[in-house]
Amino acid sequence: MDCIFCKIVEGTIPSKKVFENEHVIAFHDIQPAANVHTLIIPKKHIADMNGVEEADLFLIGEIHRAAQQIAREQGVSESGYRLVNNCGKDSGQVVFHLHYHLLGGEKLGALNS
Ligand code: IU
Repeated sequence: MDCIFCKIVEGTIPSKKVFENEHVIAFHDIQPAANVHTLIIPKKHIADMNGVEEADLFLIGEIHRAAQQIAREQGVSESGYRLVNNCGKDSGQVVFHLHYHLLGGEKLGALNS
């Protein structure tokens, strides 16, 4: 499968990894939209939020747990941060491997921007 994030999971494409466990990895976004911009993804290939099945639901918990730790380590836990999932064309999703943006380190703009 030609999925860039699967290649990042496999390590065939390098990334600046900030977190990894059995199910999840997180790495710096290559085009940061905020001072802190980390992508958190399941290792399993799931195209988008619509593709999350019953058996995958624990992965959403794993991602949120990772987000708490990453936010602490990136120093934004107290100041605040945003966890964003884009799903589908109108949302602006461009990489079709489920991912959550962790954004922070500055005052963030309007939710719809
Ligand atoms: P989106 O939610 O699919 O729009 O976000 C995809 C993000 O993946 C976007 O912020 C890109 O900058 C980021 N990204 C990356 O970090 N590394 C890559 O190799 C590619 C995209 I392709």
